[in-house]
This record gives sequence, C-alpha cells and structure tokens, in this order.
Amino acid sequence: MSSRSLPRRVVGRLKRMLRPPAPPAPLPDETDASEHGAYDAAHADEATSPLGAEAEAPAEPAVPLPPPVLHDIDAPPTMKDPARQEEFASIGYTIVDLITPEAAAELLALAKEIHPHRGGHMWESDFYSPDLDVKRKVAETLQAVVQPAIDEHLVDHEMLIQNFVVNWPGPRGGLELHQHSSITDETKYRGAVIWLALHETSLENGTLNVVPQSHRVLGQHKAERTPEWFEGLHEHICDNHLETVVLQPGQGLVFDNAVLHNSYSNITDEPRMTAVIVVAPRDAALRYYDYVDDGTVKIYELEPEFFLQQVAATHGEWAPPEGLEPVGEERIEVRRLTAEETLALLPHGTAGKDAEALGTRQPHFG
Ligand SMILES: O=C(O)CCC(=O)C(=O)O
Repeated sequence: MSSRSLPRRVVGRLKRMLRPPAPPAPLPDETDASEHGAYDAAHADEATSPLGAEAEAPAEPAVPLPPPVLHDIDAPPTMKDPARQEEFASIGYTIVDLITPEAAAELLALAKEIHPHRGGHMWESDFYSPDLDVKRKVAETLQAVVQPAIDEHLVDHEMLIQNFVVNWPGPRGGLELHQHSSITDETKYRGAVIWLALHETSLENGTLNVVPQSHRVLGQHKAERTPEWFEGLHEHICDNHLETVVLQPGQGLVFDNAVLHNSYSNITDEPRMTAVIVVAPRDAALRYYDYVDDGTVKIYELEPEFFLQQVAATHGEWAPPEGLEPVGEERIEVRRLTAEETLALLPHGTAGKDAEALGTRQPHFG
C-alpha cells in the first residue's frame, strides 16, 4: 500500500484557492436501480416531473456548494499503539498481526465446514444465513479466538457483528464498492471493521481493496438506505483511488467503519475465505441509522443479538429496524461528489487498474 503520500490533496487545495468552486457536474447513471428509490425520494421534483423541476418553478440561480473537505476524526483512539492510531485516523486503516497462522488455519477449517460449496452467489457471507445456530457458532468461535487479540491491540473494544465471507473462484465474484452504515454515535465513538485473513490474500484471489481517507469525506453519519456520496462514481473511484490489501494468514486489516471498500473476482482455484468482524468501543451503544425521508434519519439503539436474529431479504442490506422504537432523529446533507472533486480530495490508488490488467476487475453491477 502506497497511500501515505498525499500530493493530490496539496495540488487540490492550491487549485481550489485559484478558482471559484465549480457547480456539481452531471453524473453518468451507473447506479444500482434498486438504490434509486432513496435518492429519488430525496429529490422528489427531479424524480417525478417529466419536464424537470425548472419547468414548474421560476429558475433560481444554483448556489454553488463549497468544495468538499476531508474531516478530521475527533474521537477517542481505536488502536492502542500511537503510530497505528495515527495511521488509522488519517488514512483509515492499519495492518496488525492479530492471531497466529495456526489459529487462522483453525478458523479457516470452520469457515470451510460452514461454506462447503457455493450456495448460489459468487460472494457469500453467513451474515445472511437464516440459520441462527450457524450464526451463533460463528459468533462464539470468533469471539473466543479473536477477542483476546482485540483486547491486546484495540482500546477496550467489543465485537458486535461477525461473519465469514467467501469469494468463490470464477468470474463475477467479489463485492462492489460500498461504505458501511454507521454503528455508533460518531460524534463520540468510531466503529471499526477487522478484516482477518485466514490464508494469504492477493489481488488474484479477490482480496479486499480500500479507498484511503474515504472515511473522512462524509463528516456525518452514514445511514442505511442513504443516497451515496459516491453514487455514479464507482468506476471513477476504482480507476483512481483504490488500494489493494495483501495479508498473511492471521493478519488483520483494521479499518474505520466508514472506509469505502470492495473486492474483485477470484481467479485462483481456491475460495478466498475471510473473517469479518465489526467492533466498537465498549462504552458505545450499538446504533442503527435509517434514512427515511428527504435528509431525515431515524436513530435506533439495539443489541448485537438483532443482527443474529434478523436477516435482510436483500443481499448487501441490513434487515429493517421493524419493531424498534427510534431514540432520536437527525438531518443529514445529501450530496453527491463529482469526479473532479474526488480527484482533488483523495489520494491516488492503482488497484482498479491493476485488477483490470489482471482480469479480475468487475464493473459496477447497477
Ligand atoms: O471480503 C470481501 O470480499 C468483502 C468484505 C466486505 O466488503 C464486507 O464484509 O463489508
């Protein structure tokens, strides 16, 4: 990973000082049609008027939005080691030798037992399993094996969600670029994800790729079902900002829950299996932010048991928070960045182009 030098940010800042901010550029529509509902709901007149909003209301000059900035992370530390914490807060992730290769091999044996063959998708996770016993076994095993390592390297964190994921060999594998929904009150606590290698990972076997510093773009909670700030920019971000993560068995990538990430197809003969564990500070309540309306988010607090009991009908989504009472509500700004803005804001990464050359890259599915 060569993401630590940040010349593009400096260039971006200089450019912004020399020119007035550009209005948002039109975006190519490469979004997932199933996600349009939320975005269209947030832009009702654009979505419903066949002639567009201008045809009905007197035209008002568009007020250019200020250029996006990277927000500083202002929360108690996640990592015990100050150098790792600095890396985690600034670029969004750090690599740690978490468990022994032997312990990783034992977890791999369990992952293979639970996922003996492909169920139907090229990318699978027991998070979506309807079998509560399976999910409990995975949770209890990962807690027993990994929590001591979490206690050693992270500041008083506990596991909230845990699963094995499998990237099966063959075309159209991997998981497209996404950002997890917030799981804590991020004004006080950051959530993190531990992507734990059970065997060696590489671009060939569809390892994880990340967008350095992307956790600092939004500066507000990311709610489930929100229109994404990178909507329409999946290919552009993969072309310009993606870094790949190569790990040895037992190593974990600890990344901020808000870091944008994906994986591509696995062109080896073996399934790529990984344990993915979501953690948060012990003092933090587990939260569920649900986007319901034009800029409005309902906030729920729940127990980790919710994610064991509830299974989302849609791959890639959380089960809706039905039956829970919101503890609050907040407004968020719905904004999509332009390609020019991400180039000025985020460091350059080569994983998308590298995957393309290797033949593992998948286009955005939408
Ligand atoms: O391991 C992978 O292929 C992707 C994992 C991932 O993106 C996730 O669990 O959110």
